[in-house]
Parts: sequence; structure tokens; C-alpha cells
Amino acid sequence: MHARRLFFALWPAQDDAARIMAWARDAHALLGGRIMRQDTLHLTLAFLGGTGERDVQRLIQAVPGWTARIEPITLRRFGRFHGPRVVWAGPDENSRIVWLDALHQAVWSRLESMGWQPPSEAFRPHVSLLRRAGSGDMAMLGCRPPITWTPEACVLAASQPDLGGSRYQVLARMRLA
Ligand code: 2AM
Repeated sequence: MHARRLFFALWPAQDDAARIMAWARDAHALLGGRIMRQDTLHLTLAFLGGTGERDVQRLIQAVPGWTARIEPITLRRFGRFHGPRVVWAGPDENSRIVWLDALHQAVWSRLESMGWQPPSEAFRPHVSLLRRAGSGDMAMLGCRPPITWTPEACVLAASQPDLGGSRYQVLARMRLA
């Protein structure tokens, strides 16, 4: 069996995902590309990449013992990663979300103790909306009323390539406090 691509992510409740999806549809109308499915919108905390089955089992067993303190997150703006042509919704660039940075740090220090190498790049919290988006002017999207949502779950998920995109499978859930 080949390695599955694993990641830890914060998942919105259904009604919050529906509100985020409205942003995705507006962005898609302007920029095209592949729109994310509403039921798999998420905020990635840690991407582990291809993970062998033995390590998948170690991670699944480790997760139920973790707890996380969760507070609301406010999405205020669209942003873009040029390489993968991802368009996303994110918080203000200049305001750090202290609890979210702390959670990212806690997840990575736990992963590091299990042998994973933390990323060298800074954590930039975002919810991806489009992949392979066109190069239209994002300023045309204007400002939207902000979306404040409280993650419903923190999950360990596996991403599997599927026709036209990726399918995500939730493997384990962390307790939220
Ligand atoms: P995203 O958070 O920007 O959408 C599963 O692939 C998830 O892990 C995706 O949501 C993806 O991007 C995130 N991710 C982070 N770094 C990645 C990388 N180097 N390759 C693929 N996915 C990555």
C-alpha cells in the first residue's frame, strides 16, 4: 500500500462552511479554477506529506490524548499563493491570532517529538477556496462582511488524489476545550 498524504486541520461546522463557500463561489466566478467542496473546507495546521502505514497508526493512536483550546477565527480577506495558484480566505495580515499560533506550535512540537521535521516557512493560517485559479485581478472581489467561525473539530486527515481533485478522509479527531 502506498503512503497517504496526511495533515492536521481545523474543520468548520456545516453552517460556517456554507458561509465560507459563498466566498469561494464569488472567487470562482471571477477567477475560475477548481472550487473546493463545501464539506472539505478546512484550515491546515500541519502538513505531514506522504506517511507510511506504520506512522499513520502511531499518529492515530497519539491524537485522542491531545486537547486544544479553540476560539473563534475571523476571515476578513482573500489571498493567493502564486505557485499552486491557490486562492484562500484568511484573517487580517497584521493581526496574529495568539491561540492559533500556540496550537500550531503545540501540534508541531508533539510531531517533532515523534520524529517529524517542522516546516521552515512561517505559519500562514488560511482556508483554501480555489486551486489552479486564473490570474484575474483579486481586487475586483472587493470586501466582504467578515466571517467569524469557531472550528468544530481538529482532525488528522488523509488526502487522496481523486478524479479532478483530492478526497479527504478523517482518520482521528482531537478533543477541543
Ligand atoms: P492548503 O492548506 O493551502 O489548502 C492537504 O493537501 C492539505 O494540506 C491542503 O489543504 C494543503 O494546502 C495543505 N498543504 C500544506 N502544505 C502542503 C504541501 N506542501 N503540499 C500539499 N498540500 C499541502
